Amino acid sequence: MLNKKVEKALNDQIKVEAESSHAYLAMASWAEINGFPGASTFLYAHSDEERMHMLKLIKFVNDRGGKAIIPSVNQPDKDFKNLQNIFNLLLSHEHAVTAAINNVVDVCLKEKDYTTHNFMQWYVSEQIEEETLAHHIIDQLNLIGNDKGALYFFDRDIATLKGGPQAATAGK
Ligand code: OFO
Repeated sequence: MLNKKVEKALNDQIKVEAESSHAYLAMASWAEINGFPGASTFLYAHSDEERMHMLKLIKFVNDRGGKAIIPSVNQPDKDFKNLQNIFNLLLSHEHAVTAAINNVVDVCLKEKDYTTHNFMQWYVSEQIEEETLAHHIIDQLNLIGNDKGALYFFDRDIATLKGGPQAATAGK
């Protein structure tokens, strides 16, 4: 039977992942109607990946004898200035997700639930990859600045970015 405090922490994390998926869906939709089909593809895939993170938690909670709570989700931001704005928001969102995951890990250790602690290590590694990728994208966008030609190529390439959500999902 899943420890109640751990179950609560996992259910909180289910909501965090649902909100991440929703936030990136709104970004993908904005990119789609503002002339960035590549970024839109990347962000739709990122949204799908966050949904997969949520599903993985739901199944884990249920498999361990707990009860996964399917959360209500707040409406995410929908107005963005540009791609720089989107990816800066994405990175700060991922920082918050990392803090939330660390909190779950902390509860596992306090409750001596080493099985869930082990399960959560996948999320810990995933966050390192996601934050690195977001930093890499922001660095590129900062270099590009307002150069429309470079932005066109950036958008073309990000759809198939190595290490991006599609690559990550393909390996799972
Ligand atoms: Fe990038 O957040 Fe899921 O874990």
